[in-house]
Amino acid sequence: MKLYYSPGACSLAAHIVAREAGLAIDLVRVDLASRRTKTGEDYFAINPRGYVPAIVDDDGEVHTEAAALVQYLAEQAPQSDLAPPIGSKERLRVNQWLAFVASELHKTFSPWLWDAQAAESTKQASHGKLGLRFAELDRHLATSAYLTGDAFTIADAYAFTIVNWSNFLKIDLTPYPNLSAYMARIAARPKVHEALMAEGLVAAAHEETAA
Ligand SMILES: N[C@@H](CCC(=O)N[C@@H](CS)C(=O)NCC(=O)O)C(=O)O
Repeated sequence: MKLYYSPGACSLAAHIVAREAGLAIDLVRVDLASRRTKTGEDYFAINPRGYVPAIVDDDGEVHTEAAALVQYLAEQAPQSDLAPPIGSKERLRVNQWLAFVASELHKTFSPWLWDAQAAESTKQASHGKLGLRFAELDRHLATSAYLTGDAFTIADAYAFTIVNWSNFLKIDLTPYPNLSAYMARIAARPKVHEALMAEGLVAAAHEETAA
């Protein structure tokens, strides 16, 4: 299975889930500026929308949409408990958070982070709305280690990936101590750390110590 990704983009959610699930994936880096893969393939020929993530299964079928891909990956390894059983109330809660991350966080960040032409007023509107959503998450995480309780799920992989964009845009998370602690808790997970290292977002442990 191939996962088309760009470092730190929303594809990181699928990458994290694949590692947490212990799935073998081939990472294929996409340059979003040129829409070419590292080996020079035209990425529009793989995903006509030009977006990462995309997964190309061993049968050649292409699959897209981060919220769907994390579910698919978790379901390849049900023993990993990254997603509760389909049809359960627990799964409904995970799906609610996936939808929240997709529509309230991911697509609120998008014009600010990915659209070089976005007007200042658009960026400010994004910033304001994200502040409200971060405050809501902060209240929720006061009593819960992860979004749906004590266990890390695919919703956390997606939320972590998107809230992590705050670093790229220099959004200060210190007003949200529970959200900050949640981000640190997830970053410290060995498989998450591996994914961050593989995408060049953090240095290897010995380099971090030396820095
Ligand atoms: N609806 C898609 C959106 C994916 C998306 O926004 N991908 C971004 C990276 S996080 C992208 O490829 N942006 C390039 C662009 O906007 O042209 C999904 O949820 O997977």
